[in-house]
Amino acid sequence: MASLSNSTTHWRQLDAQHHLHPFSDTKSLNAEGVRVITGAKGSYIFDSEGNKILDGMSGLWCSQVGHGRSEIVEAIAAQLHQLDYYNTFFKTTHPGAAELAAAIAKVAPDGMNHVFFTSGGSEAVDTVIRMVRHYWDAMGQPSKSIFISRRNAYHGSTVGGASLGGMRPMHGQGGLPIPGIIHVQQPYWWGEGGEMTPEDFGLACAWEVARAIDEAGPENVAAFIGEPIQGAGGVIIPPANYWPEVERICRERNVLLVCDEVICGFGRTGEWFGSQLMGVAPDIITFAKGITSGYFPLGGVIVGDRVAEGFIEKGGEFHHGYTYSAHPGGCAAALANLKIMEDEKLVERVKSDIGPYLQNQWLKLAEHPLVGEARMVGLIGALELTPHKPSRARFAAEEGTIGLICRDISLKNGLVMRAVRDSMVLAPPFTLSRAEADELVEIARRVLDRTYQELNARQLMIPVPRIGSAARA
Ligand code: PXG
Repeated sequence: MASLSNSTTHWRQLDAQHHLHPFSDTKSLNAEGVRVITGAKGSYIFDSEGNKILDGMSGLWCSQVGHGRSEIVEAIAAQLHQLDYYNTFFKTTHPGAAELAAAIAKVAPDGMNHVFFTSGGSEAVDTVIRMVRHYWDAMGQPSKSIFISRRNAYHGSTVGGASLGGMRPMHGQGGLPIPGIIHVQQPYWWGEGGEMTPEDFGLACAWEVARAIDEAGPENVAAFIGEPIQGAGGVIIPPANYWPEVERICRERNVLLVCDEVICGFGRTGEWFGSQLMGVAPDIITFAKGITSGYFPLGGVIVGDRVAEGFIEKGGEFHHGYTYSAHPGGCAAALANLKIMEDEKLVERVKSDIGPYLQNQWLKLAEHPLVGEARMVGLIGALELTPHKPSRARFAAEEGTIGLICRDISLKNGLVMRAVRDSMVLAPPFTLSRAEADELVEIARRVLDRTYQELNARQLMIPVPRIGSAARA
């Protein structure tokens, strides 16, 4: 970007002087200059330099119905004209809150009929920590307070969410994690499965959950929490036997099962909830993002009947809530968003139309010399980049270097893909057309070619064996 428009320069200056960005190194960001996004329509975003970019990440895993849907915008405006804000704390509700709770219960898995609202996913996860501990307390088992989570899980950025998550860089800042959390092996076969078959590895990972519960004592363990498919961790789709075995282990030990569906929920996997695809019935589900397609911040917790009954009958007052719990604007956005999803049968479309159509082409990218594995279910996928396919080797360069090179090339070529370590992840809107899917894969292939050329030119195609898979190198 040699010559920038005056307005881009202006916004960059203001941004550099005053705006601290999430998950960013402000110093290097300011030196490089941010991209200014000024508009979005359908599957595309537009920047201040006039570039049109295919939004392969649905904003940030949230734009199920695509950008610029006036039905949602108008529903929010109408709601705010009618009732801009009122709380749901002191014996009050509003029509949108009641109607949305019912609408969510309708699409939620069987036996899940109550909803607690938050402003986003992190608050939903924090709500789970307090709600589950309070539930066990109310049930006369106050010692049940430990949470089992996984390494490389992402459960948000609040103190509770970041602690439950298993991101090492996050734990390295701000004195985390809080006590009472045990992190176990993630079911990431490609990166950590070594010589095992995916099936053996799936079981081994599930049995780590059992071991952790048994070591802590089931009488001290409140819940297991996991994303059906890890999103921010790199679209990790566990072996098919993993989740059913985790569920069996939890049931046997009277440990609650919590599925964090902030990314998987509301159709991303081709089912309304990712836990349904994995064949498990959680006690509690967290959601955010896709519930409003990102048009308004809203999240929450769906509570299964067993927990709801104990919580309601024996819990008394729950000393917990947010000013924006069930914000009228968010409820209106969610109701309009759900209506579009139902009218246009978008979850079905992900399952049996555009999902399989894109998967078919995406999986073929595994033939590219740089791609070790291409995976996708519904409309959530990843490409594992590797310098040596047979051994699933990592790159000798510092982890993440290659991913960022590929991501930058992707943006220059008009496609948003997000880099996680040295893999590329993708989660396009459910309204993606077949022509846009063709375009997406065509760009992705070009991006891989250019990345491959650049890595060769810079002598970065140097393999290093992964721990646990050395024998295959
Ligand atoms: N749980 C899961 C599974 C998530 O993916 C959260 C909780 C937190 O939600 P809020 O609304 O508080 O952000 C998330 C959010 C990324 C990325 O880079 C992913 C998320 C958020 C920010 C960045 O992939 N997921």
